[in-house]
Amino acid sequence: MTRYTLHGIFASGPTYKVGLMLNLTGTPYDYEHVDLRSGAHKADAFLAKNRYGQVPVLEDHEKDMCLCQSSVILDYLADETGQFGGKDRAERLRAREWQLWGAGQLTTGIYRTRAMKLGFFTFPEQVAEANLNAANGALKELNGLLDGRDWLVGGGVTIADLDIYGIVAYAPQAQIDLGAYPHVRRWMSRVEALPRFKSVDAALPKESAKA
Ligand SMILES: N[C@@H](CCC(=O)N[C@@H](CS)C(=O)NCC(=O)O)C(=O)O
Repeated sequence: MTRYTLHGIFASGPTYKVGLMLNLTGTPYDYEHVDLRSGAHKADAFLAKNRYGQVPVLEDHEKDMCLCQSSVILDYLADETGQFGGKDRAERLRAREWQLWGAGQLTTGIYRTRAMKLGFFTFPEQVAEANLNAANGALKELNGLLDGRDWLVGGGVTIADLDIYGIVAYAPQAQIDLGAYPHVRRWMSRVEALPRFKSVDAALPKESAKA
């Protein structure tokens, strides 16, 4: 049996982050499509895997564990695979700081604006504007912090980069122009050049699939 099953949906940014991590670490996984439209994520069987009723879930059959929250899953996989975890505890903690930062304005701004542009949600005009401002504010901050740096933490790629990349990569679908953020774009190119990298359109299967 394959050790891991990723439960998710193709269009989900948080599911993409986990798919990206699994791909980049060369970790095989079965994929279980969760049909959000039919409410499969609120059925008892799924709630037993994730009390919050959300995707993604990573099921580790070897350890008989189900993990949720994409940032936590990346953190777990860094330990299990020995990859992208930073060189020491200080780097891991810095990576976690970035992950929590990313879960704030960057996620709200980019994912919600994207969801609106793709017609998944509608927002009152003022809320839509606030979402867009949140995205651009966070991108401006990220751009400044990447000035003179190749990676977010230390001298190499970590889960911080993969987590934040998995949010920023949806900016084009949100119709947010990254042209104003040259350091962000160069950093994205570095992530995209990693061996086994797959884009938001290619990382996840559209239906359930075996490894
Ligand atoms: N903080 C969570 C967010 C997960 C999330 O928002 N998942 C969405 C799909 S992208 C979902 O399951 N939505 C259905 C719901 O909340 O009922 C993570 O990073 O994993």
